[in-house]
Amino acid sequence: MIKFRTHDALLIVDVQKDFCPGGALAIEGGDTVVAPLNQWIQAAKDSDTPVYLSRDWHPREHISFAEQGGPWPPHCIQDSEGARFHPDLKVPHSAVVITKGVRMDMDQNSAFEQTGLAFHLKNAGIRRLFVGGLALDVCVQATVMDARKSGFDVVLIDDATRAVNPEKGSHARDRMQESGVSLCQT
Ligand code: VGL
Ligand code: ZN
Repeated sequence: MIKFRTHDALLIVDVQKDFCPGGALAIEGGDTVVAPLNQWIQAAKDSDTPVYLSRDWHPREHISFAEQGGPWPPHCIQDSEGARFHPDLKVPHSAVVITKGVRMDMDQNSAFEQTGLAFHLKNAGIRRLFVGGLALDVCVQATVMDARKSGFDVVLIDDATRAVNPEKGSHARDRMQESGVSLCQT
């Protein structure tokens, strides 16, 4: 595992029950990201590295749901059981939660999209982000690409992410690397 240094942060994307086996939009092996991410959370605690968690947090009948013409089954409905973080994820009390997907008129795949996250991270002096979570080909990709556009260095924790569609996942990984993202393993 790479050691954290000052100006680093850990960003965990959408590790919620609905994206894990048994959930409304289950990703194969989605729950396998929890164990490595807990190791990163511990390392972050040990080095006073800030931890951020995004969550998908949709209103009922969100525009991204199939009945509304969107691509997804209903998932991560605000305050529902499925919207909770995976119960085994050791969310630190000091973690900052970024809520997205709340807009009625559009989806927000990126944790940076209209959340003020880039503004916050810059004010906090963060320069490099370690990113893991779900899903590699959807919200992780969108988040990582936005992070690059905002000027952050990004390290993708490759064993702590899974794709909805594995083929799209490897394509997403390629796009990220082309944009200057490096990969690491836990
Ligand atoms: C996500 C599909 C729909 C994700 C969110 O977090 O990757 N995927 N909404
Ligand atoms: Zn969603």
